[in-house]
Amino acid sequence: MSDDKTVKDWQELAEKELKRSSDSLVWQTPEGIDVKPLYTAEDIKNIPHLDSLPGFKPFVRGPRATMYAGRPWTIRQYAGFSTAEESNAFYKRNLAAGQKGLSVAFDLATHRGYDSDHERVVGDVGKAGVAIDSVEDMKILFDGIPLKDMSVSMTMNGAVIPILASFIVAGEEQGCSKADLSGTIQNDILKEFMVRNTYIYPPEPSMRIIADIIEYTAKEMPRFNSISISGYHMQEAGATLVQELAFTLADGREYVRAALKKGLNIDDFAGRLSFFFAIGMNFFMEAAKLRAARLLWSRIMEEFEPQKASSMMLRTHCQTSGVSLQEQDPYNNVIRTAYEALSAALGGTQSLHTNALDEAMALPTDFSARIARNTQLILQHETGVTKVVDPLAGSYYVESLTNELADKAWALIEEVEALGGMTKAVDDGLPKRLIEEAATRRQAAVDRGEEIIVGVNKFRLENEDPIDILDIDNSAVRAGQIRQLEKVRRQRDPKAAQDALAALTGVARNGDGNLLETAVEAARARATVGEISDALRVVFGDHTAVPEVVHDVYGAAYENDPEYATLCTRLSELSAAVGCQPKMLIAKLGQDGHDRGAKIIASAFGDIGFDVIAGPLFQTPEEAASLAVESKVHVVGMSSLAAGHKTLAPQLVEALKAKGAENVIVIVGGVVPRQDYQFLLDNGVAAVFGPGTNVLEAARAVVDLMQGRLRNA
Ligand code: MLC
Ligand code: 5AD
Repeated sequence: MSDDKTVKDWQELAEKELKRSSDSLVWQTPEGIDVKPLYTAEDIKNIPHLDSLPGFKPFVRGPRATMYAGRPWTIRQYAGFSTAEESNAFYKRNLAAGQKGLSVAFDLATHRGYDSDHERVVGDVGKAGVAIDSVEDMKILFDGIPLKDMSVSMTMNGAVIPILASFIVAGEEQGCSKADLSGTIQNDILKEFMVRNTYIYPPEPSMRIIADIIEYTAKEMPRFNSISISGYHMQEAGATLVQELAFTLADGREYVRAALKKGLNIDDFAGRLSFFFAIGMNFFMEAAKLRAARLLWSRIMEEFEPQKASSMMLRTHCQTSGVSLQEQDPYNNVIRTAYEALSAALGGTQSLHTNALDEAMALPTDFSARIARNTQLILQHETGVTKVVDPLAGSYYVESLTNELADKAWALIEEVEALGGMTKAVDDGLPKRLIEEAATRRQAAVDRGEEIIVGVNKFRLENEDPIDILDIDNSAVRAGQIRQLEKVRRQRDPKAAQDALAALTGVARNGDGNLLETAVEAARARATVGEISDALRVVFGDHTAVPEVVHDVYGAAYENDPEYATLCTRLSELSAAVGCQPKMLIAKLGQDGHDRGAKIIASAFGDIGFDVIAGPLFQTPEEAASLAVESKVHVVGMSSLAAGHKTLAPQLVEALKAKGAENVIVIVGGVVPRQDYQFLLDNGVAAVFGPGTNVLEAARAVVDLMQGRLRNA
């Protein structure tokens, strides 16, 4: 390049090429970052971290000196479904085919601390993950997998005490002492209150549980990561990358404070805190996000004056983005996931899950899991990306993004501090609100075609053949679990189990002693996951959240849009015909806490002119039907993302009928495979809205349905 040319010269040339201002090429991202078409040395002139090295603070370039050149990231596929036997067999097949670490997905009943025989979990057992009721199930889950050699991640937050306790006992009974167990427990409750919703207890006792686990693992389990501070679910819920970054690190700071309050020394536990981020489609920005995360974490940790460098080092797992994957033309998902995986590797992740191509429909099959895993194997073995540490370093664009993301996230972290830290901010509702606004804004951008999704709002196929997906016979799994539970209860020493549970309740009540340590004894005595959870519930109580809905975000995106205006007019006409505003209940049934879709629908339909009630989480069909009747709604929209629809939707229809409310229109939206549409329609559901539905079109369809009913009345 000739060195007498300046950026100004470039700009002139660019404008000649474009025949318009080069400012028109600036990309305004949802993060509020203006990405320019050109970055130069000018942009990185004053960036302080530029000359840092990997393995040294502030760790922008990676936590290890040699990174993947020394050891590639762990291929850690998250999985679990149906029974412990089936999941165990699946793990063994995957490990034989090149997977390196395990990651357990539990079903929602387990997450929420219910045994499989509980009446509230009829639609959930074995569906979104594996059903685990006791140590006996846990032993089957790891049968033939030596826990002293295999690191195991467990995604568990609500029922974290019984699950970790059962894991420890299963390890012991397999001949692996707790000191030799390696792995990670998610144990991150703050993001549950914000976005993931598999909490059980209120925030205060939940924070105590976390501090107790950090204390116990610091003392007893030196190879075990006590927490996986997760931003993943924030991005899944619609957060921008700045929000994901800021709220995750602010959560981390809050956990550190909770552990210090227990009297722990920072260097005794900080090195075993770990992180978890999502990697979406904004390729360079995602890689920059991981670099910025390491930079900011070392800054945060410096405040606590650790002596060990490892205490300031951010190590992370990543998962490619579920929400970026589509039901339409699903093989495209393989390509999306591959790009995301590359971005995670360029960002320097320690461990990675790559999603399966059937993500938007169901849990992975053997086939889709193989493609997902091979995406990583090919990256590690064929592309050469592992050979060089932090290959994006020095890139004008990526360094600049790293810096800008860090600055923006830091400003948001300061905002959280001003509210008194993350527990207070969560209580105040700020993070949830900001994330839900971002999610609604994004949905409007997709619906309006401003953000392109190939195969969905552009280049859509005219005809699609359904692909084979995994179907789980939920009632068979539940019956099997109930038999196993009965056996456990029959064979144990009832007094020993009762005494151990009473001791646990005592520790919960008195506030001294360690909850996990006490729960290990209960698990050993074969107290079940539900019983251990209840032993804490009697003291801590249940957390209940009141759903709030954001307003005027979706509607604002459609200002001056004629089609939107027409729909609003149709709605006013409908109101006049009905005699009141059309009323709709958005219902979440069973233990499915994925509420991004439900919230977006509630928000958008509200803006369009429906009178929307956002129902509480975790209702039974009976409870939702009662709420619908009491509130005199015209429509119930059941949102289902955890595969419970075939059990729960017919029950909802029946419950409405039993209350004489057969006129109420029932629609179902969410992750519903096409194969199930006819079943639902045959069972009284008026319409099904699968993934990739345009919200405006859905609203139009609901207005049509209501008008049809009026005509027939
Ligand atoms: C690593 N090591 C090296 C090295 N790189 N040694 C020498 N040279 C190098 N270059 C060492 C490490 O120090 C470590 O040893 C060991 O090798 C393993 O490396 P690691 O980097 O620690 O990897 P790993 O064990 O895989 O741990 C990664 C982690 C951990 C720290 C991020 O927390 C983890 O595995 N997290 C996974 C979380 C997860 O799967 N979550 C799923 C969520 S799904 P040593 O002795 O130091 O340990 C979900 C979805 C949902 O949440 O909502 O349901
Ligand atoms: N098996 C495999 N992947 C799962 N996910 C959730 N549950 C499972 C499971 N049982 C993945 C999906 C989802 C994300 C939260 O984790 O990709 O979007």
